[in-house]
Amino acid sequence: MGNPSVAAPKSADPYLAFGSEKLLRLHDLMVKARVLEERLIKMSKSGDGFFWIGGPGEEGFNVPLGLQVKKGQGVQYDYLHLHYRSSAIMLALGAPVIDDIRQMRSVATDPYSKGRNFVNHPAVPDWNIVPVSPTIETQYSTSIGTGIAQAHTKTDAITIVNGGDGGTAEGDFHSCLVWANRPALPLPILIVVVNNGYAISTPEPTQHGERSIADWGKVFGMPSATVDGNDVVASWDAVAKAMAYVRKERKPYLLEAKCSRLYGHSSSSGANRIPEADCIQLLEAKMIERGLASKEDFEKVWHANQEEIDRAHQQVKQEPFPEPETIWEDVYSEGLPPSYPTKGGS
Ligand SMILES: Cc1ncc(C[n+]2csc(CCOP(=O)(O)OP(=O)(O)O)c2C)c(N)n1
Repeated sequence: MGNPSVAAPKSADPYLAFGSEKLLRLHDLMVKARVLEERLIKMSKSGDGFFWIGGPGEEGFNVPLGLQVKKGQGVQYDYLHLHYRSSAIMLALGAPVIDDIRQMRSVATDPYSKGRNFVNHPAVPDWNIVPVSPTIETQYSTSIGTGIAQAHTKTDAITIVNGGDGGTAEGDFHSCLVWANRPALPLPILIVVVNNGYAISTPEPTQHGERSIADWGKVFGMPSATVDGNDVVASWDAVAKAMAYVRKERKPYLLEAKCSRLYGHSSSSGANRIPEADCIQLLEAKMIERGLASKEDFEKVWHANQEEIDRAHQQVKQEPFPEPETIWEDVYSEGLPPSYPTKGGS
């Protein structure tokens, strides 16, 4: 037992070391993501959208990840191969809440898919957000491509891929591990798996013989870690460490984040609140305990985000649905861009 009269040094407490300003920024984004997802769920239940799937419960891991991305277009910036629970990453990158609401309502103003894809399936060329696919785990295969491009470029930019635990049983995940670890050309990929313990209704322990998903790193001698994704400061540090390694060494890193799935799988399973650990409640309790913020401070944050999302929702309700004659637009290429090389190569 330590001597209780001797105060622990400030830096020994990771939350105090992090500081209230940075924590409040994380908290605001986490609340924004939660309020947005809860609005999307309500929309799906009230006929103001067709289907919901999203990431409530993952904010504590996804916000720190999004804030540490080197954002931009092209090979000198990070590429993101995300999945359908990545809304908090998008908001941390600066995506406006209204665009997710537009995709939920399938309106023509949805900038990601012009109202044609499921909600939480963004695609943003300006930020290297590769189109999210509803087929699970295929993003691990596409990440190999941008990983190869960045392995051939002098840059500190990296490829980041994330997906679920269930999907790691599929070949795409293993293709990514094999390609990323080829001695001839290691790839600068941060391979993230968010482990929420389920694939729809199938519990992880009934399907995975490996003791932990992060253990796949051992097979390749690749650094790997498991982090409590409900702990926002631990997540920040784990992402910072993993990114620093990939940026510098130009080799892959496997990071598993254990997160809650607070509203079940999707609207198909009811999207009702589930009594699992809530990363926002945990953060608020830790900050209050340490005198870093008050209950009233948090109430203001929740209120301001509710108002922002209300306004955005009201606006989207005024926006048009796609015209039927646009159905074939963007299905096939309209031709090659002028920059495409037509001579040389194969
Ligand atoms: C290739 C493919 N197979 C099956 C499905 C149906 N499906 C949708 S989500 C899902 C479960 C995914 O579980 P996990 O990878 O753990 O991610 P989570 O949804 O828990 O985040 C399945 C099987 C699909 N979309 N794509």
